[in-house]
Amino acid sequence: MIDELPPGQRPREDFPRFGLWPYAERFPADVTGACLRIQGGRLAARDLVDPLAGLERVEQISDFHCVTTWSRRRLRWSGVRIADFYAARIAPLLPADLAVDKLALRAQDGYRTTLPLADLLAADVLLADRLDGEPLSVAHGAPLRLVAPAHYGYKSVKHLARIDLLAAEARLRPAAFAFMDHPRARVAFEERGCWLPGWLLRRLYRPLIGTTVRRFAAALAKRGHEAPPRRG
Ligand SMILES: Nc1nc2c(c(=O)[nH]1)N[C@H]1C(S)=C(S)[C@@H](COP(=O)(O)O)O[C@H]1N2
Ligand SMILES: [Mo]
Repeated sequence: MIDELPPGQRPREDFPRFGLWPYAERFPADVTGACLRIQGGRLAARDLVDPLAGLERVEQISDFHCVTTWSRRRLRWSGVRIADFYAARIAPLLPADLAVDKLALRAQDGYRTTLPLADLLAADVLLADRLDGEPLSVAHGAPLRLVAPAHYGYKSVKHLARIDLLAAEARLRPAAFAFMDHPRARVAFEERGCWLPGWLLRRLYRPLIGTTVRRFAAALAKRGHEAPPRRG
């Protein structure tokens, strides 16, 4: 049926700041100038200042599905397809014999996860710097975040700071408990986590939504009161 949500998801009218509890109180140090570090696979680390500069910009309307079962429909993101970014800014740096299997996406707040390169190269995966026509807010990932609509929200890393190129056998210590970080986390297949079935994780996660939303909102409000005036 048209407009049906993926299995186990329920619509939400607002778009709350959300995440793992330890990250509620952590904020990015730099929310204005995006700088992205690329490293791994025998590549010396390099910092790309203004990483989207010169690349084709796209706008996309997509739904956002959190693993805890809330979905927010029709968000209007804009940025650059990570496929275009990878082809223009990463592929040319790579030695011919280097096999990149997945990328680790790391945030300014310490959050991190991985996705297979093949999933990241899909046409709807963006490095986004704008939401609904405005620069990303701190709540939603300033200055730069991933948007991967076919995957649960925990793959859409906010405050993106670093990308590591990983071989197939490489492992990253996940930000959450290991069972919570499925390597692909595809919404359509209800890959909510590892080892435990999707229907069980729905029931475990759903009761946590309200508390999490309140916690993240309160931490943001507190920071708003304490943050020094930003220089222009
Ligand atoms: N840096 C960072 N990225 C993150 C998280 C986080 O805590 N820190 N939480 C993830 C989770 S679980 C979700 S559902 C989405 C929430 O995005 P939002 O806060 O813009 O709604 O961000 C994801 N990316
Ligand atoms: Mo989430």
